[in-house]
Amino acid sequence: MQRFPPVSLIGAPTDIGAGHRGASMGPEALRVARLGEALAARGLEVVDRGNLSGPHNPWLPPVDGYRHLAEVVAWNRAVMEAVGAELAQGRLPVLLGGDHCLAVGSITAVAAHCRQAGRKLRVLWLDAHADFNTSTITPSGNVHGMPVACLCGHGPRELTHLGGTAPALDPAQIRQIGIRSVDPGEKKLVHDVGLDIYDMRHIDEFGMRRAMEEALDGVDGDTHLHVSFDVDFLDPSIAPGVGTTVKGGPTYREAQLVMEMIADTGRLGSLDIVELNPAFDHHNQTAELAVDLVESLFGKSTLMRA
Ligand code: B3U
Ligand code: MN
Ligand code: MN
Repeated sequence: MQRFPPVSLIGAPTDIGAGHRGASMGPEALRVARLGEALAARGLEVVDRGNLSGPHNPWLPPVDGYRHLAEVVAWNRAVMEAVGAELAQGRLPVLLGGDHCLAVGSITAVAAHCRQAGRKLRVLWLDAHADFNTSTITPSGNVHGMPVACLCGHGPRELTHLGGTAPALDPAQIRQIGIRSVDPGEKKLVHDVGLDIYDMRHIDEFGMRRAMEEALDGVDGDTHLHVSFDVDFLDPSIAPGVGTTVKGGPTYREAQLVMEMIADTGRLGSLDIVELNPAFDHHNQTAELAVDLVESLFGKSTLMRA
């Protein structure tokens, strides 16, 4: 079993990139669901760094294809610095979002760290959505639908160059799992860049085990695994507490298998937990489910396995 570095929880209480208000309450809901305590009970050293701060959500319509771009950039800069500081200390950052636009800052920091350390990076993007829109093809202007495109160099310069150099990621470093909602222009773009997507059709046909074996293929002792866990990845019947539910997602068992197979690699190096929206949740059940799954991601399984 992986001996994990010490873990740092970083709250980013904002819904600046989302189409619904409420993901700003995500960090507190995860704390109420005892995320830190659950990881500490697994023997991990856990420090909660508290919440980052940033601009409030002015709730304005999009300008030139982006909603709240200046505020999105400010939050992402804060996230990038906080995540980078934890990695530099040899710690494992867990970003508590917040909406998924924050993955630009988080993964820009992870990519810079890996580049400096000469380590390979594999990003596992667990999501109902491909998050590969740009200002010209977005149906909404919401930046939480754009982070993967930005990380691959397609987006506003302030986000593509957040870490100085661009692109932060090569599409070949990314595997997307659970995808079932892709907009028409986005569909063409992910095809053009050759993004490796294990959509629900693939999972239906071949099963989650095979999808994960393929998504993790090539991960070795020199690889840093970053997991970007958009809670809307999960089927809405078990995870109603998100802004944009899409039916037909992974079941509880399939989601557990995803987490356990990632844990088995022993390479988890950083994590985002995003898009949890307590305003849509029932008695914090989605936050509790996220904590349950994250425990599995950190190696909690039913039995000892050889
Ligand atoms: N693809 C749509 C909807 C969406 C993306 N990510 C979420 N929703 N959570 C868009 O607006 O870009
Ligand atoms: Mn997402
Ligand atoms: Mn999503």
